[in-house]
Amino acid sequence: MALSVEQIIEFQTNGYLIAEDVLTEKDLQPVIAEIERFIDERAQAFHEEGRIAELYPNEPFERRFALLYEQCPEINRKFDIMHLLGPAMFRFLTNERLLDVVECLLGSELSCNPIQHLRSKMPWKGDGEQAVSMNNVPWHQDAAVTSDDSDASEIITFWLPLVHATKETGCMEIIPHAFKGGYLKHQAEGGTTIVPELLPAAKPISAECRKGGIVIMNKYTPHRGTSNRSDHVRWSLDLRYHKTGAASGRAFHPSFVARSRSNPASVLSDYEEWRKLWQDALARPSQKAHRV
Ligand SMILES: O=C(O)CCC(=O)C(=O)O
Repeated sequence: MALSVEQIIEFQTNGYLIAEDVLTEKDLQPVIAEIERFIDERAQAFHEEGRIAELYPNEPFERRFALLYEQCPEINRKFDIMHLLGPAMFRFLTNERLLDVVECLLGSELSCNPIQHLRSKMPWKGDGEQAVSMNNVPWHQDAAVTSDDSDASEIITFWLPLVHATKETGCMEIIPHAFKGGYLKHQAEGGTTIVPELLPAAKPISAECRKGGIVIMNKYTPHRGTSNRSDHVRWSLDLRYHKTGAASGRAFHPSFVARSRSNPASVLSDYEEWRKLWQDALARPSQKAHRV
């Protein structure tokens, strides 16, 4: 079994689990190589447009995007799964080792939820905390970024670092047990965040996680990002899965069957179809995605 009974109980008790050593270099490398290719393509385009002077082609994955971003922060715009739409990323969404873990918590009829992100948290040398952004999120529950028609759906978050996530690089902080209180009111001010007076008083834990591990969270688990004080990019993926047939919480974006023991033929294995589903969805007028 991908998770032990003790790990499953830990997840059910605390509302989160840090499962180390789930994914291998072989699982992650195609995704990283693809991101590197997208970085290079963007760097070349920005260079030709005169928006960056240096390409830094020999810098490693952990560093290059930060050096490009310093020259032009725009390079990071829409650098996310649904905009890049790479084949290696699509294949990774049905990675066997990952889905074996998902299956331990959600059963054998699994859909990939469209709320999924690639995050590049840039180094921060300033005073105080790094500003709230898509890459440094304030205290929230993931339920707040779903529509309320999905209240009955179990949607579980699988957060995977593509470099080691430590206190220095800006791992998440998580408030244990608090998921048992259900949905907390959020406000839009300060970036979709729990109304400050409602934030549970329990001491947060730092969810440090090595590359290859997964931080798994209940949709009511309060969590936030912390500043990246290192000199490299804290790359991560946050993916979500739900039981096939349950509301995804983002009906206007595409879910797809990722694993089905009862009907294996229903699994989406056609990369072009996935790409088209996203392209069509993003071509439609955008709709409100957060509850506040
Ligand atoms: O990557 C982060 O720092 C935060 C991600 C997050 O809040 C999420 O996946 O819901």
